[in-house]
Amino acid sequence: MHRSAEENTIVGSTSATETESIPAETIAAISTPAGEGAIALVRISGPGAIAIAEKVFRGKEPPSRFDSHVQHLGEIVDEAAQLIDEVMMSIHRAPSSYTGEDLVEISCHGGTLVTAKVLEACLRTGARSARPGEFTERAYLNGKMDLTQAEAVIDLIRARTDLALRSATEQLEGKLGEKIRAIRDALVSLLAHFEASIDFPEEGIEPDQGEKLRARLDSIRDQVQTLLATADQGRILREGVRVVIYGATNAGKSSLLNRLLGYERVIVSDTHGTTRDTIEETVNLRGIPVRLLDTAGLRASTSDIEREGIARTERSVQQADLRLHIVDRNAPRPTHFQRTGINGNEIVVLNKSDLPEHSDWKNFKALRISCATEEGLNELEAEILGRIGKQNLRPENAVAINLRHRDCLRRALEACDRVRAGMNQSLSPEYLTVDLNDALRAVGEVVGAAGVEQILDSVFSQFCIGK
Ligand SMILES: Nc1nc2c(ncn2[C@@H]2O[C@H](COP(=O)(O)OP(=O)(O)OP(=O)(O)O)[C@@H](O)[C@H]2O)c(=O)[nH]1
Ligand SMILES: [Mg+2]
Repeated sequence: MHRSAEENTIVGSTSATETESIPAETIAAISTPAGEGAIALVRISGPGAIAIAEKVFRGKEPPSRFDSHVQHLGEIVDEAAQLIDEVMMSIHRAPSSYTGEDLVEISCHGGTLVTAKVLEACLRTGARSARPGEFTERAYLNGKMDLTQAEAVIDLIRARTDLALRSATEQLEGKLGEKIRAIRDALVSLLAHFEASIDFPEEGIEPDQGEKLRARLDSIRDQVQTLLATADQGRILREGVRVVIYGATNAGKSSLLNRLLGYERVIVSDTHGTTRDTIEETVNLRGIPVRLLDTAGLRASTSDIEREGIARTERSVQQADLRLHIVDRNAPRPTHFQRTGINGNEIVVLNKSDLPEHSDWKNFKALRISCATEEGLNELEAEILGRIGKQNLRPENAVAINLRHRDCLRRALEACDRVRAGMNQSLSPEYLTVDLNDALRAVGEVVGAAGVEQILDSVFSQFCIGK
């Protein structure tokens, strides 16, 4: 619809000159994962997408005459008009497509080779290979979504629990974008106020008006802070919480991992030093993805391999958000047993509660569980969730998944603080507008408004190709 008749007539042949007549920047990629499947999807997007479809497709009707969003049965052919695959093709005309451009979707059979050949046919006729995330990048650049929504697409693909999925869906719907835009609007109106007082200095800012402006600024800071407070929760939902299971050999660490996972993932035996390496598995604890790490048991060892395993345990313990220190209550207290406190990021767990308690643990306050009978496991899960919920995590380890949002909002908050300090010192509005503009820019970066090319690369490079 947006192209000339000339472009539409280049059907059925693929000489170099004609390939050049395909408008630049038409991209193609396989959008489904590599490997065998019933169906695979090849997508083409850009101003030349329909012209390319015309060249590679053979069916009852040429693709240029397809109604938008309707599937048509046909064949993909190579340059010698040889059949590659029988496919379904649909045309999604600009601007009503995922990318906002003309978009062609080819559903072919999901074999590795056949899919590669369909893509090759598209590339040969003038498309270029899409970069990771380039389809979504175009959707953003064409105003189909803001940057937070584009990022939510990755979160949605990666979500491992219902809760994480719901959070991604809400962001995809634009909930975060809405909040950011409300903050921007408030900043813009505050800025307008200060700028007016620069333009009309004789009006000045009345003392009571100054109070009102301060209150408005404080309300903006509150909104930014409220969003910042959700960053930790967001990180947990997207990346999961790292919970390390550690303790002396034979305490039942691997048994606990298997119990929480629900299947026999790791070897359990009564030989001390069975686990030699750190093993990570993700469990879904009531909607929260928990990355559980089983580790090599701690003991004095002369074996190089075991010592390396113990060094790994120590590193995992240091990097953990939460530590489960597992102890065999049937055995004496290990020589190096140290209780680092039940209130910190450590939960001490006395395992094997089905066996008699060794006198060393008499009156010892700790959670008691049995991996053999499952006694106490519900309480342990509740305790883990409680600790996570209380955000009793190591703050220096709280790397937000979406570091980018947090970074922008922190800069915005700092700029607001400078404005606040400036107002307290009755600085002239010229100075205040500089910091207000900084805040506005930082908040705008979250949704991708104004001058953010440099951040686009880092956002979209995390995507898979074809998305
Ligand atoms: N009776 C009883 N035995 C248990 C319980 N939990 C684990 N065991 C047994 O204790 C032994 C050690 O269990 P593991 O899970 O391999 O212990 P671990 O802490 O991983 O040991 P290492 O890998 O050597 O550090 C095995 O024989 C388990 O069957 C329990 O709650 N009750
Ligand atoms: Mg083990």
